[in-house]
Amino acid sequence: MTTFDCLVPRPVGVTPAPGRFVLDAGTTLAADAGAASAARWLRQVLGAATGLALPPSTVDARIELRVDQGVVREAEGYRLEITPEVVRVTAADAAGAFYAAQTVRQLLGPDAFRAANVHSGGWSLPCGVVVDRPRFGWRGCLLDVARHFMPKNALLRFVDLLAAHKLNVLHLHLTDDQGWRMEIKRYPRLTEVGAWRHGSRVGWRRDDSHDGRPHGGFYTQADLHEIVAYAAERGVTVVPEIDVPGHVQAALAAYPELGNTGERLDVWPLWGVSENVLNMSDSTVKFFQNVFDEVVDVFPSPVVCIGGDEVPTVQWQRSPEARRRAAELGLADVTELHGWFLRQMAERLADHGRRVLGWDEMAEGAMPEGAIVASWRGEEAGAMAAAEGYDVVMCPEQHVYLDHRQSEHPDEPVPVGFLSTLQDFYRYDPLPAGLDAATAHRVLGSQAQVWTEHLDSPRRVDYAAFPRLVAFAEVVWSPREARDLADFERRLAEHHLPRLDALGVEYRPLTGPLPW
Ligand code: TNX
Repeated sequence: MTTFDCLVPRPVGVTPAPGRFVLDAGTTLAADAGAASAARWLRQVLGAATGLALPPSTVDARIELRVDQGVVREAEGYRLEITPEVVRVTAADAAGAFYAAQTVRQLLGPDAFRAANVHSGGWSLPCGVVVDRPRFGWRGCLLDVARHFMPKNALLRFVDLLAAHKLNVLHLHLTDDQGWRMEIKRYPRLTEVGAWRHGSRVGWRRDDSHDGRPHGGFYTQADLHEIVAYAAERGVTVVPEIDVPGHVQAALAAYPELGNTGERLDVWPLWGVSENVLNMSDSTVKFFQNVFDEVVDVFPSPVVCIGGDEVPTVQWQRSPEARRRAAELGLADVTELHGWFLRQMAERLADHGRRVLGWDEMAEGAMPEGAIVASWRGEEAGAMAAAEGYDVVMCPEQHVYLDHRQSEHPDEPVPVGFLSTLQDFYRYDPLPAGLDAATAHRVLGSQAQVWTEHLDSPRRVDYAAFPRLVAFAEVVWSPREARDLADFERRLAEHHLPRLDALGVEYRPLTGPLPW
């Protein structure tokens, strides 16, 4: 029999009471307009897992969900009251109602996470009151679908997994040197050419620099509309990233006129950062403004990521056109073209009412107005930008990179980066010590990163992301003072891993043989 002690992430407050609420064929479910998507979702998942239809009812519903900001004020917050007679959810907004529904599913036990009913013991919830709200508004996860394409169904499933952990941003890294994954109607070669990487002629070889395998795939705009709508129903905003002006070799393979050398390039078959960057001509600016016009048509997210990371400047240094261009724009030297180009993109996105997110290299130049900094090379750039009045998402590679190795065990997949254990993830805090309160509110939250150079399938993504993403979810959701590693490890082992098992998530086991 479950108790409130099973919840992950841990809620803000719980007051248990005696008794249980029993679900049976007579249990009805009703919601007001604000909570309609939460009710749809609950009926769908519990319908499958329990076989109970939970029909709607206009009078005397036994489970009722509603949005009332007079009762619950904090964004995404909810109050869940369970008595032997009723389950009553009051939420601040649709997301809050959805998170209450997620909490209800956890309270029903691991079999409530299955796709069909295998449970013979009946279904019940513990009585009491849960009061809950997130610590941060940006609770994100980046998935790199550029290095390795993940099929649409894998993305829909990933959205479900984020939502199950009360995470609310899916940052989709759609383009890089190694692949372009979003259909752009005006420039079809971006996917006709840019979505496909050739294998190495010397055969398949797996090492740190490349895997030698042919690889490809892309999402049509219809696919992306579907993913966005599916995510929105689950409280998840999809933040698209088109990475410029570096990490663009796949685009250059498709449209060589965007480059600096005139050379015919392949979609890059190696990992790491290509020296091939965009030229800074008016036509290149126009090209990418047109690309971002299509991006905003597909993604309603108020924030669009323009990349801006790791931009080698050697080609600009060598190019007379680039030097002339910098002079003509009144820039001190070609390195300032990087910031200039990002500002051109940001201005176009501002015309569409969107803010830009950029990796912290963006903060080395004059920043676009209203830009948000993704602080990845540590937290200093983020702390500095926050002090200057910019909003920040903390993504430090030392703490929240899910491609990084989980142990020193020789059976771990290609070990990248720093050692980042489950416990390291749990101990991370997005607010660096010493940040004053006036600056702290600029930290919108944090985001974990799944870079996929060495994760070539959804199975590998599961292994890298779980259970560390579970720890991360508690870091960004639960109050700082409620965090307790030993208690988290207990809830994880006793209650949460069985849920992931029921969902078919191939997480890294805590003990025992590793699957690779
Ligand atoms: C750095 S984080 C990158 C990615 C790589 C990652 C590998 C960032 C903005 N750039 O392009 O995939 O390291 O860990």
